Amino acid sequence: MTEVKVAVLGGSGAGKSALAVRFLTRRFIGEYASSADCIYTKHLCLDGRQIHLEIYDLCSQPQQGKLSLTDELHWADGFIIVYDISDRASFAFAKALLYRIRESHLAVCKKMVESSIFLVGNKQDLCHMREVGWDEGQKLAIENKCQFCELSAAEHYQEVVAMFTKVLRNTTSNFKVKEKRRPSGSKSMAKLINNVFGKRRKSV
Ligand SMILES: Nc1nc2c(ncn2[C@@H]2O[C@H](COP(=O)(O)OP(=O)(O)OP(=O)(O)O)[C@@H](O)[C@H]2O)c(=O)[nH]1
Ligand SMILES: [Mg+2]
Repeated sequence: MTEVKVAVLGGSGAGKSALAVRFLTRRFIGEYASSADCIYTKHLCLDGRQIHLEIYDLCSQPQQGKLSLTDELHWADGFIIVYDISDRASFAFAKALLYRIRESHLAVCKKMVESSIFLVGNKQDLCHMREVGWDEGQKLAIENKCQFCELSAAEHYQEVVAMFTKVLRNTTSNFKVKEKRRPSGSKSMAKLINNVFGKRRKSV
């Protein structure tokens, strides 16, 4: 069983919970509790490999403007950075997050940064209210050597699945590099981090 931890980060209301819930349950419910961070867990099979996936859905409201994120950066194997294409402030926040992750990881392993981050422009169904161009998202992704897509958690289930699948593939392919740096079993590390974080857990 391969353990994969993915953190979904982004500005308040960008659609982090909507994306995670859509991927995990196929459903778009519309309103999501955002009073606390939570970690969803799911078992799935990818390319014949059993994966125990943990998705950390960060409640951004208290964190907006505060970019320390040290715990999250150490916890996660892969990142999904979400912004809302109809909200320029969320794009600025995504940019700041990318710089923060990049600066933190560059010191550790350059290759890892290049493939384990996905920049997502969400709410593509609101393109009539667009404030951030597709080319701006693409440019930011190229500058930060991460993958990029625009989609709608509300309307594009297949695109959401494809995006998460790419994140999982890239993250697991980085494990060979990362394993060398893990001090011991990842299970005991997960336990330790859970104790520190004390997050709410949800199994889907
Ligand atoms: N039109 C549209 N609305 C969306 C989409 N994704 C999310 N929303 C809406 O945007 C609002 C915020 O979505 P959330 O998933 O709660 O956003 P969040 O990033 O988790 O927000 P916080 O937890 O408060 O940080 C909700 O009203 C969603 O219904 C989308 O693709 N299209
Ligand atoms: Mg949320």
